[in-house]
Amino acid sequence: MERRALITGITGQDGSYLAEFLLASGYEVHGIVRRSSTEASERIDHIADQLVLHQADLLDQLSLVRVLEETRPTEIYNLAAQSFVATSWEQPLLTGEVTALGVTRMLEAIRLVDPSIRFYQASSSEMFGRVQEEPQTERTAFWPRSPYGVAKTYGHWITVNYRESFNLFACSGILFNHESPRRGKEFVTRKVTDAAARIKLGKQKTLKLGNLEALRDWGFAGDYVKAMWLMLQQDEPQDYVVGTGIKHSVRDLVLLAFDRVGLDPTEYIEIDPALLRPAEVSTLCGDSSKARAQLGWTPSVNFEQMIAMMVDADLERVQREIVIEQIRAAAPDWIFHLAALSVPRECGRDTPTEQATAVNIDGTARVLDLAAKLGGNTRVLFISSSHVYAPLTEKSPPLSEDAPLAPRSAYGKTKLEAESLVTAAGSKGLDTITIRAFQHTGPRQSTQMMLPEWADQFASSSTDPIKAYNCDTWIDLTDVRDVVRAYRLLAERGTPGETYNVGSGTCRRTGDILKILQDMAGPNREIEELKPGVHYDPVANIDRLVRTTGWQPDFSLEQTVADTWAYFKGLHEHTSQ
Ligand code: NDP
Ligand code: GDR
Repeated sequence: MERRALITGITGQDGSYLAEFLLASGYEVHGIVRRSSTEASERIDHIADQLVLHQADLLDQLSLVRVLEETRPTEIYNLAAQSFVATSWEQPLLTGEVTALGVTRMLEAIRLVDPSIRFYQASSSEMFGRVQEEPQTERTAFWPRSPYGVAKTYGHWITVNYRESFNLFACSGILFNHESPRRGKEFVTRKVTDAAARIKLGKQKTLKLGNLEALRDWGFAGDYVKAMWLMLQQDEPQDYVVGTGIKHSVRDLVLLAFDRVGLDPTEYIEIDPALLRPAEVSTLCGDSSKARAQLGWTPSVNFEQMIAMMVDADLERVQREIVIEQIRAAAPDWIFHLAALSVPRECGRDTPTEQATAVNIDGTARVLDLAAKLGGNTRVLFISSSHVYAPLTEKSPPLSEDAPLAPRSAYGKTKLEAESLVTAAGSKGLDTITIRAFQHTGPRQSTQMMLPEWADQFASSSTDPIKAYNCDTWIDLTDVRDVVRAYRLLAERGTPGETYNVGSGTCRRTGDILKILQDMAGPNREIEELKPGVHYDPVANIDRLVRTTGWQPDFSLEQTVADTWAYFKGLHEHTSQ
């Protein structure tokens, strides 16, 4: 059977984790979003292309009916709510309309469109309010203590009633507090972890809090969305309590978060009476025996791990924001995007490794995003690679920028994918230039690359014989100092949106390069070729570069080899002293 889920509140914390989970489980995932003058979908941006979003509102009955008719879901997860307890005293009527009556509107839409749809209602431990027993189970009496708690209690009972009255498959999950790096910053866990990170990095001085003695049963949102799904997979619709069974105070939370960043919280915390609630829920702790026994559900992340995860994510985010601020202040004319995992064999064979994808593709997306935020006067020069071209099987004339692109290496694939991101950013108005750099080398290159690897072996008297991978590869090798001069010229004179090869335009045999080095460094040293055979790497047609910038290389290959050799010889002499 086709599995199609509809999530209300998909832009919220839980909605984003549930959408990820359902996509990974093979569902077609639809979501309801409210119309807004700005886009607030950052929690689902990374999966947006896999979701189908519909505009609707829990306040508007007909919009719900329409979406159900259009999507015909097999499961509905009703996560949308005015979910912040403190706001429910300021907007009690809205809270009632959305959090309470919104549930009835959805249940009515289900009755009208398709009563076989399975329905999950996001009930809350806030319904227990002034707790009647400890810990709380499915049988514990409710005593809500806020307009939010009252609204959730209505939503809970109307779900039970529609199940009993109309035989709907309607379940209510009574979930205790669950948090994550995606939690809204008004909730206390995220407020504290965000503040700890900001104070640590000098962006905030104090943290104002309300009741430090409140006790909560805090779990990880990623674990809790699995319980929601499990409830809808059972034979019978029932209600379940979901919590960890362990409670901590807000004070514990503060201590843990500040400890993570190495600060003493007493120096920063201020108690603000305005943050105390008109009626407080002092303690909550869930007994999930039923969920554990019947659903086989267990939490995988404990409180300490979760707070560490949240603090670390906030530190990383705040740090990134600081870097963006600094770059904004510097208002650069050019961004040369050179950063990459650049050793091809470290990027995977055919399929890029996770790290290669994260750095070479996602990293490029982040740089483009940053450039877009700088206000339009910054040119991005993306350094791609000759590895994007299709591999050669025989000697070929120099390749122009229009030659076929069909990378074989995982590294080349990441560069090609990044090129397409650059092109897309260019078509949205960003000033971009793509540079396909061919092999280049020089004194400061890593010894994982050919010439430094050889020079390093010659410089070490103990390496015998000198090992060379292959002496019969034909390559286009330029001096790095010439290459960066070409980048600089393209920054000034390149045409926006254009792609340029940067290489010497001439073809050299690796064995001949090795011979130049051997003559300089150790004419009598023996050389062993590890993988004999003839290969051809692409050679650059540099007409476009030369036409646009007038660039010509300054360094002869002999000079490059001599300088590289001198550098590594110097390094060895220095370390052996
Ligand atoms: P969030 O506050 O992060 O998300 C709430 C979602 O509801 C957002 O997507 C919001 O959309 C949407 N929404 C609000 N009003 C409307 C409306 N009128 N029509 C349509 N959508 C609307 O909450 P969480 O993800 O943390 O919680 C999910 C659900 O679980 C909520 O019902 C909450 O009350 C309940 N719950 C949460 C617990 C927790 O600890 N997180 C514990 C127990 C229950 P927009 O982005 O446009 O604002
Ligand atoms: P809660 O979560 O009200 O339990 O509702 P919140 O994180 O807002 O508060 C937890 C406890 O911390 C105390 N507190 C503070 N809270 C906030 N927000 N800000 C403060 O500065 C502060 N200082 C102390 C509060 O008084 C409270 O006791 C969450 C929501 O996700 C609901 O939607 C969900 O139903 C319940 O959890 C279960």
